[in-house]
Amino acid sequence: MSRKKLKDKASINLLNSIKKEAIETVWDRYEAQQPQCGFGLLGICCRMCNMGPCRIDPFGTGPQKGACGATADTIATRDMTRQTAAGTASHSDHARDLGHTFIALGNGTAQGYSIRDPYKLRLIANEYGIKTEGKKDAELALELGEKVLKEFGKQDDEPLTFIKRAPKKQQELWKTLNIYPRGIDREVVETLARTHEGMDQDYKNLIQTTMRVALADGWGGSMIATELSDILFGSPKPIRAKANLGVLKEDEVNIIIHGHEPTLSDVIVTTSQDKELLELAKQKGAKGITVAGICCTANEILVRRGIPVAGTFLQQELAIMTGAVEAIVVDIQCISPGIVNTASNFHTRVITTSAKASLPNTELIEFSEDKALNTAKEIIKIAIENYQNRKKEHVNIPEESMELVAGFTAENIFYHLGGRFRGSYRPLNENIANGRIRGVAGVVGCDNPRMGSGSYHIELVKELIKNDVLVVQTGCAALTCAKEGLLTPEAAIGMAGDGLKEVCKTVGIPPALHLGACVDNSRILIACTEMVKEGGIGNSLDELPVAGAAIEWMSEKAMAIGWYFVASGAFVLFGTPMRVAGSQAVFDYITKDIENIVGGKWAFEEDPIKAAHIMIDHIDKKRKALKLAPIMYAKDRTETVNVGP
Ligand code: BF8
Repeated sequence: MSRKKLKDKASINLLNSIKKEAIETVWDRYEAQQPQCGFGLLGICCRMCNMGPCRIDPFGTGPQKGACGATADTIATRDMTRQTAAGTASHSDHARDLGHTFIALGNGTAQGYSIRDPYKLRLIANEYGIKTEGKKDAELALELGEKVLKEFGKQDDEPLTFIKRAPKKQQELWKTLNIYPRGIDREVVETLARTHEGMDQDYKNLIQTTMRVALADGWGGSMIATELSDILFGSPKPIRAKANLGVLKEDEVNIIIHGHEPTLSDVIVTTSQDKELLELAKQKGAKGITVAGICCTANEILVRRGIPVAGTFLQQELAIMTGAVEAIVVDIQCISPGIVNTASNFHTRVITTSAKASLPNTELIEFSEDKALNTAKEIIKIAIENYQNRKKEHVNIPEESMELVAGFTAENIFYHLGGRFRGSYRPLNENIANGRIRGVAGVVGCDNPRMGSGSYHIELVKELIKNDVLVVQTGCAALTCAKEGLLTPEAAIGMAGDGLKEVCKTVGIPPALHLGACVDNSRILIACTEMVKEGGIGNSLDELPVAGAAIEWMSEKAMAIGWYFVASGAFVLFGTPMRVAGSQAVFDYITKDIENIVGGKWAFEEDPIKAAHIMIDHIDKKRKALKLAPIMYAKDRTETVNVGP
């Protein structure tokens, strides 16, 4: 059933051809789980202490309290708060690793790295209060790495460095509401402590904690990860590339790099062009070496180096099923344990590289900065040697791959929207104010078999751009839309509304802009802040005509992202609710009341067309409050959904 919503041709064809061999996939395992636990879905099952597990009767006839006395309000919120902390921890741990890489680079112990954006190194060093004059890159990298690591363990109440980037109103509000994030680790630890059995039972107080720990991600961990990656691997610039399983090559050694951290994947990309290794590949009968990415690793090396994308989260098993992958190299996050079973049916070697994300029955080649080049060489050699084990009769690479343009950032949108002589956010703000562009929507996050297996992102984005909403994207949502051709300038001509089309044609940009990996949602925060600074379309983040969606969200990281946007004043839509629907009070609080507190709020809608119009109605509500001009090329919208005054 869940496969029916999958619209990606490459994936469908591959799945159909493989069916007879009965290799299970994520869709099969998802179906086997049906019906899923109703208590779990509503968030009213508590496993926090050993008097339980306890559950609340959603029909009101059975128990309304756990053994300790916890109500549905407490139980549902406490889980959501903890999940948000896990999301923050994941992005922030990634950022911490980059801090260590900076220190290794500064100490001269990192192998295969250099500072690719020295200009940004100096900018960020200045922001951290480091004197840059007369200092070499390595020296600055060391100082910056040390300063950044202090952000994690900070014990005083001084704000995180990048928090000071936020508009004044948000900063003041966060102080007043006591959700100003302090040390990143401190927020995660305190969240775990506050949600222990017998601690915070007040759902409103728990939601305050949720927002504080999420803000430590958006304006802390994720933003640090983005900035350090730009410095180390180069700030992205618009770049053409290709996406989908068709990027794999029948006559080359194919290596999939999958996960999130660019530290190893970047070195693998460079090393794959090593003459000696290319020669070895030829000796083994291959014409070359193809490296392709999956998930956010794909995004990291796509936006900076134009490396092809093999697929999204849901395509990790499918990539192996092409029978043409010599090695799948994984680091952290979004690694499906299912790939081990899939690989056991083929010659593919599964290589883990982080002790933090170990998979049973796979080989670990642990990565560290001081031997990055050697590790990359070792891994590529394994893949080359494995080429001879590929079975011709297993090879089934789908034809589909699509052109895309990626590599937009909060900084280079200045250039693209303003052109060479008008490099500022003025043209964007002006076009929003005059109604040519209705507003901006972030469409981000995972693809999920419980939802549209990616198809909901596509329908949502098509409906938004048709209604003159400029879309910005990250994560698997960006990759999904890339496969559909939505990330090309040509998409604007065929699919965008007349106003958005005019802007895209003039500037030569796609109607959906790829801003990078999931940590790069921080770029959207910065872009929104720049829109506020430029003026004319709102004096704070909550006044802007913008909205965000992760309609097929799946991971705890998505919850952290959603919450830091809501706490920053944005309207955020998820397809299915976070597991709080078992408490009407909590549900109402996060979808209604909270807007009066932080300016942002949640909405939940699974139908992508309805979801688009809920977002559009929110954008229109903000336009009305700002008294902006009517939409220049307005058309009747049949799908309007009332989202308030
Ligand atoms: O961090 S979008 S499936 S890959 S969690 Fe994972 Fe979701 Fe993809 Fe990137 Ni983000």
